Amino acid sequence: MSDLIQQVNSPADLKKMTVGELNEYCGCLRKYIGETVRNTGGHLASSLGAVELSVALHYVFNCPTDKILWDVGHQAYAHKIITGRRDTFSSLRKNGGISGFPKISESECDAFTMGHSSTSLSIGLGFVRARELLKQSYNVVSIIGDGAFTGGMAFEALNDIGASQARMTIVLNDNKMSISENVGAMSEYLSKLRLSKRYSRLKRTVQKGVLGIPLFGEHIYKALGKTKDGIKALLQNNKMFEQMGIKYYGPIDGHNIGNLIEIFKQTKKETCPVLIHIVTEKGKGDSAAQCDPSKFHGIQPVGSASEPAFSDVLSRFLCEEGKKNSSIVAITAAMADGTGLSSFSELCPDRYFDVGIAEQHAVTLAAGLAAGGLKPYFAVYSTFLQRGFDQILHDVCINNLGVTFLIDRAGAVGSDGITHQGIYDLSYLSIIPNMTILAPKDGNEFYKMLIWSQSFNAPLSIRYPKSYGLNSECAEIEYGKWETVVSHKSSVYILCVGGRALKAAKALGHANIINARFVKPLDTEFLNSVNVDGNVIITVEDNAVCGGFGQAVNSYLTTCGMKAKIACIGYPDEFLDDFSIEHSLESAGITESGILSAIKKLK
Ligand SMILES: Cc1ncc(C[n+]2csc(CCOP(=O)(O)OP(=O)(O)O)c2C)c(N)n1
Repeated sequence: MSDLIQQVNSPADLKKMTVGELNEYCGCLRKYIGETVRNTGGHLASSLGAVELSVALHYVFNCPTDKILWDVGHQAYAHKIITGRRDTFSSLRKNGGISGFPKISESECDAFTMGHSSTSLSIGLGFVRARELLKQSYNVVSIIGDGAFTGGMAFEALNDIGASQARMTIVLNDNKMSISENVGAMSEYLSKLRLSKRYSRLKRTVQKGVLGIPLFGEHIYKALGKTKDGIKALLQNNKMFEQMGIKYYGPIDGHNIGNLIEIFKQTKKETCPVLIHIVTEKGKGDSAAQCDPSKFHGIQPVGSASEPAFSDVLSRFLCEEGKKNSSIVAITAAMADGTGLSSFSELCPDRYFDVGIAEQHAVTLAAGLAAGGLKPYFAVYSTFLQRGFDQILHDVCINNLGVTFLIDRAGAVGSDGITHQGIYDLSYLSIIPNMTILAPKDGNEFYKMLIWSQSFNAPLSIRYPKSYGLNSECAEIEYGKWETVVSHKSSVYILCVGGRALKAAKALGHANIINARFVKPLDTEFLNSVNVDGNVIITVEDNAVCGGFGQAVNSYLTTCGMKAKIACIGYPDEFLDDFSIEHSLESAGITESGILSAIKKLK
């Protein structure tokens, strides 16, 4: 760790530095972040791009009195280091360590716990309204990336902010990238604004040239001034924000500390909403991250082993079947790489839709595509599909449309922590009529489910974690039927959802083990056959117990007249604040010993 990094213990230390020293400090921060994140894993490229921004914000504003709100929060590593977490930064994304996202319980300088995209403007406006009503006077700054700016919530908030003339600052951190290249009309609009740099240059050239004309120069320049706004509108085309009542500043070089400090000082005095459009480079200062910012958006720790991924199976299915079945269309909400859609996007670009970070829109778009006669597959992380609950219920399920949701990163997710856990999908999807839910045990079974899905013409969810261990044999998919994986002369029946639950149960070796591949509908024929006095049924799922598979089994057996004894294993009714998958599974009892002790309690 460099001396300069050691010298900054809090934002107050920054405020004593010269611009030159601040620049040097930024270089040290970059090095420290790069070295640490290569060991811990994390969101490297985004944080490197926001180093000068973080330093300038803390130079001008006063945390924790002023509220600095980092949208998503994955770019806030420099902020964390500046605000007292330098020495613990090496524990990033580990249990007992520093979260990869802002977290209220971690520091008073983290004004809000974040993780999902496009929320910072609404939260900011909430703070502003609270400030006004409580007659307080702090500043509110929301920092939002151009990727997060594609999310509907950002637009809803802008609409409200503009109309209410709230005194707040929005920093639009534009690096032209979401995780991959950014998409959409807003992104194109921002590139036009970036081009407006040419306007400033042109203005300077005109000024120099015209003022140089003897005698008439000043006259001509003044006359030109009258048409200046017209020229500006033509070249700069930045009217959108202004017409919404939000004062626009930019575009500004987001790596120029001096300029950033000046603009923040100036805009702090404004009494209306201000949007400062800064242009940054994702991965700045780190040649590998700068060359491939998408790959370095989020990285694994060096030396970490990778297991086969369910997303690779999806990729194979879409490419193979997509060639034969022209009704297949695939949708992503800015997560093409993570969900396995990249190859299909190259193979069938006209049947691939990246909608930006807009899960709600993605769901209803899928509904429209299905209503129009196509076979849509929406691949999405479990945690982000939470955004689309009403759209699933109202648009897909009431209309009973053949949309397939491919729900990746289901269950405990490990190092992304509390905001990204995928442990609620079984609960929020099970309550929706018309929805069928599947959970594959491995890649083999997933592929069979995908093939089967093509002729299934109703709402379907297939949920799975990132990876699976080994492939195994699997029975053909039959609607509403479970698969017996291990059969024993035993009164114990372990009903498992997905590979993680099966792995824990298989270690036991002396019980009937069932692959409950249909989470909804339940295999009631099977349940009736085992609902017998003296039998013990244990349900195991990598999901919250509340509203999950076990509760559905329990409730079914209760209505039939419960004869067997039952215990449900899954996550308790509290947020899963955990950075390790193994530890999460252990804490919920999704382990051999957890299942054993549940059996013992019932016997
Ligand atoms: C609702 C939601 N969907 C998806 C994500 C996953 N995600 C995290 S960061 C990111 C891209 C953000 O791009 P941008 O705001 O431009 O920030 P950058 O990383 O480019 O600095 C995405 C899609 C998320 N956090 N929240």
